[in-house]
Amino acid sequence: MKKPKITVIGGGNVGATTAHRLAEGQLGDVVLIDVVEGMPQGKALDLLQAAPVVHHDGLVVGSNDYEAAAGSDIIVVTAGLARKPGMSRDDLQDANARIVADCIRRSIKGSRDTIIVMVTNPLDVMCEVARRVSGFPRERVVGMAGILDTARMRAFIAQELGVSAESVFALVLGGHGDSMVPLPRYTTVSGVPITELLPRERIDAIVQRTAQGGGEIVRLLKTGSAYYAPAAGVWEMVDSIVKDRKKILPCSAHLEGEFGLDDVFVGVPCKLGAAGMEGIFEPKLTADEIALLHRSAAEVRAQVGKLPNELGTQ
Ligand code: TXD
Repeated sequence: MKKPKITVIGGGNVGATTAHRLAEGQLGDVVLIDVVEGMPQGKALDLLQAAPVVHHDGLVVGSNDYEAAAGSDIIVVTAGLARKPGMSRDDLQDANARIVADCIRRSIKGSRDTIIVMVTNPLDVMCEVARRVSGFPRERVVGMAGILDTARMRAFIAQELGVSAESVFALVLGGHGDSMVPLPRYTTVSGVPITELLPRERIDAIVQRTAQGGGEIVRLLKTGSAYYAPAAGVWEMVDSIVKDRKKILPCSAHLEGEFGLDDVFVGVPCKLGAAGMEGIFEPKLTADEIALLHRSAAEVRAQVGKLPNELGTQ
């Protein structure tokens, strides 16, 4: 059987760490693409030379040329500018929309059936850019953010309760970051809702820290933003697609009527399998939760409305 081919566009912190995880996780052959001359080639060579020691046998190729990406089963887009301290996600939108549009146009030429996993911020808006530029059905354009937000929340809850993070399940909907919609009712420790395990004010504090989780790391790092946990999030999505695991993961998906929302990307529980985003799970929400989700979607929609003209129409 043919080994999956996974292209990661953008060989910066998130892209290179993702390539690292994908290669060592034996998920397939990995192609790393960046505009910086020599950088993706150098990082790919370095990753390849780890193979004999850490026992993986996939190819890792670096290139500045999209020909290397031809025939990709999955294309992960991390290219763009990273958030600097004091800079909001939205400041990045214009520049990153142009970068993402260019990367998608070039990369899908040789990979018409590929599944696009978006990572570049502002995430939900960049998913819409990828959908418009590619013309792909919604199954094949999906964004990584919810896994990161829930992973952060799970890690904080685990720390607070002194239990393994693996026993903590969390559900977060909505836009990435500040406008996320956490659902403590559906957040459990081995099936027990955290609302029964933690006082309200502790849950609120954890939720707030999660929503600002990216900013906390940006302030500490001073240059650049988080990349280990984001790369882990991409790995989990690619793993579920490549192995057709059909995991239910919080991802940014194009809604077509779900939760009373239409034609907008927002974070929802998605089934990821060989066909990509194979379906959306719709947990029962309270009126308040629905209102928060709609507000989050309205923010994404407003941002989509600010896209440069050439990307403004389908
Ligand atoms: O949850 C999430 N979705 C996110 C998203 C979590 C973490 C980071 N998130 C966003 O991913 C972040 O706000 C950025 O928009 C991207 C990439 O973050 P990263 O930390 O990897 O940024 P770097 O290290 O600056 O890397 C970006 C790379 C860099 O090497 C550039 O040379 C390259 O992108 N780049 C390009 N590659 C190919 N083609 C073009 N046009 C291009 N422009 C820049």
